[in-house]
Amino acid sequence: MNDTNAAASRRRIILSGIQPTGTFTLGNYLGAVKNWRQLQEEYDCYYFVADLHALTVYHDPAARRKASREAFALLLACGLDPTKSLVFIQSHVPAHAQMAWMLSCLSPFGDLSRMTQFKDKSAKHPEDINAGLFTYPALMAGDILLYQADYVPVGADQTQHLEFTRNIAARFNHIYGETFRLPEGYFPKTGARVMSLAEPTAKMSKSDENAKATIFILDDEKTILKKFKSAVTDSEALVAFREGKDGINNLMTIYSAVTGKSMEAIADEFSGKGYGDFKTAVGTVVAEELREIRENYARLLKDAAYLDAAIMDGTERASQIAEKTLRKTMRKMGLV
Ligand code: AQP
Repeated sequence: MNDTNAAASRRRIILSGIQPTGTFTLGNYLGAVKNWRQLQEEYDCYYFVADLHALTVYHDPAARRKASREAFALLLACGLDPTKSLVFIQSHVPAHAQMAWMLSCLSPFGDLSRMTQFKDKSAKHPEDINAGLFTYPALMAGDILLYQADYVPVGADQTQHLEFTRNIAARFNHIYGETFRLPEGYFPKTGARVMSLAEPTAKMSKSDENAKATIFILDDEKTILKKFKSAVTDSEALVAFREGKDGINNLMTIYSAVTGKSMEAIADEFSGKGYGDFKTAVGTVVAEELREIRENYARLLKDAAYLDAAIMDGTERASQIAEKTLRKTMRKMGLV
């Protein structure tokens, strides 16, 4: 096979991460991890627990240690198969932190200052605007470039960071010679942006302090039904996807993401019925979708030896790939 054919037939690489800032939400699942599971069949997938990224905000070390291991187990419970995908914990591969330093030396101060996430998080935590928060995009660029990823599944909130990564990679290639593949955004055909149940104009988040706002993927059926019952809607009593109906739009989005039904089909199904019936239906399908994850997770946590071995295996395989790119990068930059 010549080089062109080999490049054309190569399985494309997908890379993505999730922060161990708490139990995953229904948003993390429907917006990201469920798609990651499907992508395993078609791509070489690298998925990691982004524990270095999660250090930029205040946290309790003991809780974080536990959460990182649990996040790894949750990824497997959601159907990521370590024999198909490379699943690992970011800090176990020192090349990420090393690469971040090298790339931060190519990161323009002005570009970093313009990052929306930096501005948002600084405004939210004015008492803790640390350098890690500022150079976060360089760490993220390293995550992606170390594995020569072709595609990175990104939400709207991350497109700026991906653009930054492409710029840094292009700058590096220009100055030091062709080294990095320029990654592209991957926009899945299915996938949903899930909003808070209590405040449907804000996204559902792991760290939301309002217990009623968020469905966690380990919530039991009773809790899920209760949370959906108290979801904020409107007084129109009409299941229709329309501007101004944020609460109902969110519930329809969730119902559609789980059942695969279109918005029109959902509107028909609940025509003439009250919001109570609709909320119960949404809660029921979500609880059913998450049941297997809950069972898988309980099983995994009981098997500490399997989990430790899977974590170790992920570390070894990821390190091999990352080290190779890191060494090349160091050599090109003139380190001996
Ligand atoms: N509400 C959401 N709807 C759809 N997708 C979502 N994601 C997060 N929330 C939603 C996607 O989940 C992936 C992993 O996210 P992350 O853990 O790296 O960070 P995040 O986006 O900051 O998630 P959270 O839950 O809001 O965490 P905290 O509260 O710690 O900030 C990403 O692909 C993200 O788009």
